Amino acid sequence: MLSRRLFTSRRVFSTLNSVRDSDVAHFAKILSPSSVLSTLPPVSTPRDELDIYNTDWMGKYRGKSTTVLKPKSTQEVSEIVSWCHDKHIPIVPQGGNTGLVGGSVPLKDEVILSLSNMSNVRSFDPVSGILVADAGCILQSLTDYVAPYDHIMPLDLGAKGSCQIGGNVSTNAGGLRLLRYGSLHGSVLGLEVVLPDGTILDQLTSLRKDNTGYDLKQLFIGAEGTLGVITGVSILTPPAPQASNNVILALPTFDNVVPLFKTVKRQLSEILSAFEFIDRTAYDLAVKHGQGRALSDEDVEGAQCFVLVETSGGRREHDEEKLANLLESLLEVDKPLINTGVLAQNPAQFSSLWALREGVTEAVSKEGKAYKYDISVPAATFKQVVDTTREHLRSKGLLHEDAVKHVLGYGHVGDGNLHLNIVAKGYTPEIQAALEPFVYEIVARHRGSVSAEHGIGAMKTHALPYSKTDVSIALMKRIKELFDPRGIMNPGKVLE
Ligand code: FAD
Ligand code: 2HG
Ligand code: ZN
Repeated sequence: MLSRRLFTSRRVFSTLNSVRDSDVAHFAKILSPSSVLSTLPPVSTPRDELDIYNTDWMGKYRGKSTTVLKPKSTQEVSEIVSWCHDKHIPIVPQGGNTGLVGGSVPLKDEVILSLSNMSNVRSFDPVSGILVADAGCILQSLTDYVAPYDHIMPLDLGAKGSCQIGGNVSTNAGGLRLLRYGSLHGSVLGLEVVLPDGTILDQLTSLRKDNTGYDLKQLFIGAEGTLGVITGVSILTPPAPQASNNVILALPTFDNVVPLFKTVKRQLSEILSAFEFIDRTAYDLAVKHGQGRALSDEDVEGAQCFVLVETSGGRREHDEEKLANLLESLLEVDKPLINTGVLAQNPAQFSSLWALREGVTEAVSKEGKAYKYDISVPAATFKQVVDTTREHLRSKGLLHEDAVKHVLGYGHVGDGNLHLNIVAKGYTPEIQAALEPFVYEIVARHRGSVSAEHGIGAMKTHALPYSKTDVSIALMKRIKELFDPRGIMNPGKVLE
């Protein structure tokens, strides 16, 4: 597999060129001095200043780019891309660099095109809730921008303080609100994109309805920078809920998760906004690394896993009553599905309960190096997948402090999306070989997806056939060829 990957990478890069001094001189002419970081003359940025751009969030992928460009306008993006197109220079678009599949850093020495200097809100209509923003706007800053107008962003995720809306759209990020507000394929209304030859495609409409032929913007949602650079996003923001509550439920056994989901959906109906799952290992790691406040010993005793339920509705008393009734009905039966439930009593507790769930990724990164599998499989099989993987690693003699320390599962039950994380002391070929294709074969048996929400990036190009047919992959390759015949946009990502 390794040699096949090396061959693929050589083939993908065989017609592409490295950046030369003359290219940097050109970029220095068309961009302001602070927009060009390069170790090459006439610029002389110290190499270590480029490290953060060359290294992904997990510390798993490292590129060797000599040049990072930080344009301030769509026109500047267009001029950079047009030059790179003419010179056959590959480009990696980069947002907040929080991606978890190695898509946002170079495989070799591609130019990094960072959107971080494009961070203005272009317009917001408080009546329709339509927000038009530069692609480099940080998700949290957009949430803060629309808050005074009583609106929220339709997506939320643990990386909100760093990830950018352009990166979110490019990965078609799912996150914690998908259950309520659906995917970005629904809430993104329009995009402005610089195509691989530098042409600006203006599809930045703010129309709710527009059936004028092929919906081209959909192709860029989840394209991970392989079809063009997104420079502007028009997105529908929902009204802020008037009341939000959350409760964390401790379950004696995983078997209760799916029956619990059915009950919660039926009883909370329109006010249910999240149903998130963490297993006991994930909970313990979150607590160990200071993500949220630990529940009391009594509350966690005998708990095999936890579910965080959030409600968002129009009237506080009504929602609180529904939630209290739910808890009562869950506990006052012969065989309760839960051991206990801890209800947030104030905004600080609300955030703390969320931190236990949102903070797992951060906690895992503090514990060791993570092998991440972001898979769609039936919710009823989540535990079985985690247990089977753990047993498999044990049988290979890899489950010990010097190799794999923990195998854990958490994720979005409502979306059938399990995050299977294997936390190891380091990334090694033995662990990799034990996990793949083992995990992907499980996914394929369930006709699931090898990437539910994080994308393919560099990490899963070889795994695409486990979820997509040959016909689909061939069509994807033809689309790539049509948009980017020179193959300069994020080479080696998504497609081999
Ligand atoms: P980057 O990481 O910079 O880039 C991601 C990909 O998009 C790359 O392929 C890059 O080339 C491309 N790209 C970026 N910007 C552009 C652009 N303007 N035009 C074209 N291509 C572009 N993901 C989820 O789906 N749900 C979650 O709940 C979730 N939680 C997370 C929690 C944490 C703590 C972390 C670290 C990550 C999480 N992620 C989650 C993963 C990640 O996909 C998101 O963080 C986010 O969508 C990536 O945005 P970014 O701006 O950081 O993009
Ligand atoms: C989440 O749901 C994110 O917390 C990250 O998608 C998952 O780190 C992961 O595996
Ligand atoms: Zn997730």
